[in-house]
Amino acid sequence: MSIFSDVNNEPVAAHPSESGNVDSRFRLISRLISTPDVLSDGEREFRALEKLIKSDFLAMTSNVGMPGESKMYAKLLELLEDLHELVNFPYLANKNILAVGGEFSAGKSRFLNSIFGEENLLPTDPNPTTAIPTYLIYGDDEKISALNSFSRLQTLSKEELNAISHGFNANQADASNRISFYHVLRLLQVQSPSMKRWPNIAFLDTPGYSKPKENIDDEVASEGTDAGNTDEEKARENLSTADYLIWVVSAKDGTFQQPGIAFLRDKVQWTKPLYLLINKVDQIEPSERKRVCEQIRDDARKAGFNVVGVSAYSSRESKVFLKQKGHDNWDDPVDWFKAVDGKRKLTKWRGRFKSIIDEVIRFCNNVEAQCADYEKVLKRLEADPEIEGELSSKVKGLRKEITERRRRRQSAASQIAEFSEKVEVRLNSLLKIIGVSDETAADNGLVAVSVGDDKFALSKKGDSFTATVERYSKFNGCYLKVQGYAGQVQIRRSMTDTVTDAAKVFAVGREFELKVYEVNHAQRQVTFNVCL
Ligand SMILES: Nc1nc2c(ncn2[C@@H]2O[C@H](COP(=O)(O)OP(=O)(O)O)[C@@H](O)[C@H]2O)c(=O)[nH]1
Ligand SMILES: [Mg+2]
Repeated sequence: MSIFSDVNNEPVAAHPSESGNVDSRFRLISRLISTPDVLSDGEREFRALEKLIKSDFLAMTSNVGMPGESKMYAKLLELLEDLHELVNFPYLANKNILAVGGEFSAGKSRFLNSIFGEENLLPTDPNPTTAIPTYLIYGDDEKISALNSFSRLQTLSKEELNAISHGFNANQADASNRISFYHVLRLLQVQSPSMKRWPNIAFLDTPGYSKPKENIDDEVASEGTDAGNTDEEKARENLSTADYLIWVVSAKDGTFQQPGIAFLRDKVQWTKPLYLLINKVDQIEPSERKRVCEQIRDDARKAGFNVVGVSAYSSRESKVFLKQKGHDNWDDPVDWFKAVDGKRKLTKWRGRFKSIIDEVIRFCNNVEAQCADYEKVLKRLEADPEIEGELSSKVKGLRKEITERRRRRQSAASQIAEFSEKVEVRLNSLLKIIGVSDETAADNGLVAVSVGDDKFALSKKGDSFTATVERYSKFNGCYLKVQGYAGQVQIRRSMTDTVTDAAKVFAVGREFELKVYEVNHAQRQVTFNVCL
């Protein structure tokens, strides 16, 4: 079954030049920009978190007197904005984003169609198509969605997807037919069971970074929307969100052309792995294939890219070339997809919020510690019999002031710590509702915990300590000690059970490095990762 057989929306003509469809295109646009009236559970939870941050944060920090407090607030608001995007579009959060980039008409869309064995999954065209980034992900159901500029998702039919893609190419003679979707759509998502082999990858079909000038309609180009310069910027933005990149070069080009290199290396500043797919190999002489592919590969290496694979491919024939029995000089992109799919990707929302709030708490704690030192000195002076008269009352006054300041910081720190906990609880519930997996300490290996040690509680993520094993028991796990610290650090049994030969690994006297993963200031609990 094609993913497009399920058309629940009123279809529009597949190509805008099939006239009589201006009305339906306007109808499509109004549907795309509409906003739903009913709040989703995720949206409701998000708003609660937003309210908590907007109403409490500034009120708390305003009496802390922290420098740059408004900058921190701005950072929190920025994070909220990103989070809102996630709420509306959580499907990509835990996927490895594998972008397919390359020049206009190199065959990016057809390549993806050939990989998924669906000829018409993505529209392909020898002419420019609208530059809207399109994600392909695995889903049990076949579905096409569009995310509009107000972060709302709408379901589309195949005809509508085609109308959007070819919108730029609308019948030039009829100006009323030219409707730009670029303004209203941020991205498209095609979900299909045909991606089943790679459930952890979101393939991103990017708009080509270039378009041939002669194909650009003057009027549209001058709007600076679908055409002209903005394509490069759009492509750059899209690629910078990707984790991996497969770069499609047409074998007919003969080389990895300079504008492509300049774009990728200098504009995008791509330093992550790069996979070269030399496409349209069917269109060059068999005797030329090896030479051309070697040339393109060497160009990429010379340009300094981290080339992790090279395939000679034909999207028309869905076939990898230059693969000889017994010696596989040339790669198969499918093998690379398999490797990428094996990587687990987690979000770091809790950590991102926490690091901002922790900065305020640490500031308060530092001021408090400083005040405590002054207080000690002043108390000593107060008790000094040689200090008397006016000087003595001055010292007394100062000491009182410092005590008061210390008390204020102390209560501010505990208020903010409570706030931090509330944010975390809300965030956890939001991530659960929208089904996003966020990183926890356990995702980084073995975890140890210390509760109630004020000295540990002053540390921050990334700080490290050397700990020594004091005791290990099969029933209680392992207890560690850090020199100079009162608190005991425990690796719980559920954790030690996961280590083979635990009794040997946790032998008394052995030393391990502990790295702070998280500090819960309200409960004075510190979570460490144990480096075995
Ligand atoms: N012969 C041949 N044509 C191809 C191949 N790949 C793509 N094409 C054609 O090249 C044109 C551009 O392909 P498309 O996928 O739309 O390019 P994109 O702009 O990079 O997405 C279309 O007409 C495709 O049918 C290939 O491997 N062999
Ligand atoms: Mg395309």
